[in-house]
Amino acid sequence: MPIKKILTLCIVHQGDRVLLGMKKRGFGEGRWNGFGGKIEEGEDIESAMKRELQEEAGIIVSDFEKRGILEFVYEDDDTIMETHLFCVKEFEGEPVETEEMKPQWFSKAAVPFEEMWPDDKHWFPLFLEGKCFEGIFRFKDKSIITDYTLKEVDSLP
Ligand code: 6OG
Repeated sequence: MPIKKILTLCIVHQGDRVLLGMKKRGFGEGRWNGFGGKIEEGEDIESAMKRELQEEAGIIVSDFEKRGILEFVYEDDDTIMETHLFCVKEFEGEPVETEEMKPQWFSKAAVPFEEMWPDDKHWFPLFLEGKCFEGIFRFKDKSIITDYTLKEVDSLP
């Protein structure tokens, strides 16, 4: 029986700019990504999203939308990572470098897909267009996509 882990992923998007972080340690080290992580016991998904953004980039969410649910499945691994994707539209504070992440603003045209998880190039355009979506990405060797599904949805649970 596969084990499901619930994670959050949060990208700040304002006008032409998006905030990504360079992951400095752990899973995904060396890649640009949104901010997020595993939900803690007893924590709801939105609280986890806000906590992770504050812990990893030092900013406080004031306006956000849920935009996607992505499942990441790895060959030879029973864990499914169910990742809830959020767009943060307004926040308080200034992004700061933390032990886990080095934040940086990118213009929409300069999102560094070659230094991101390979699934991102598929869903990021929908994200930037303000769409909601669901997808499943299967990986081998932790970073090669063997197959995937991705569809736009009207709303998310
Ligand atoms: P911690 O291990 O730091 O949480 N994550 C992924 N993000 C993208 N874009 N693609 C993937 O494809 C990912 N796998 C995991 C979810 C890991 C963080 O990395 C995200 C979390 O925000 C495989 O607690």
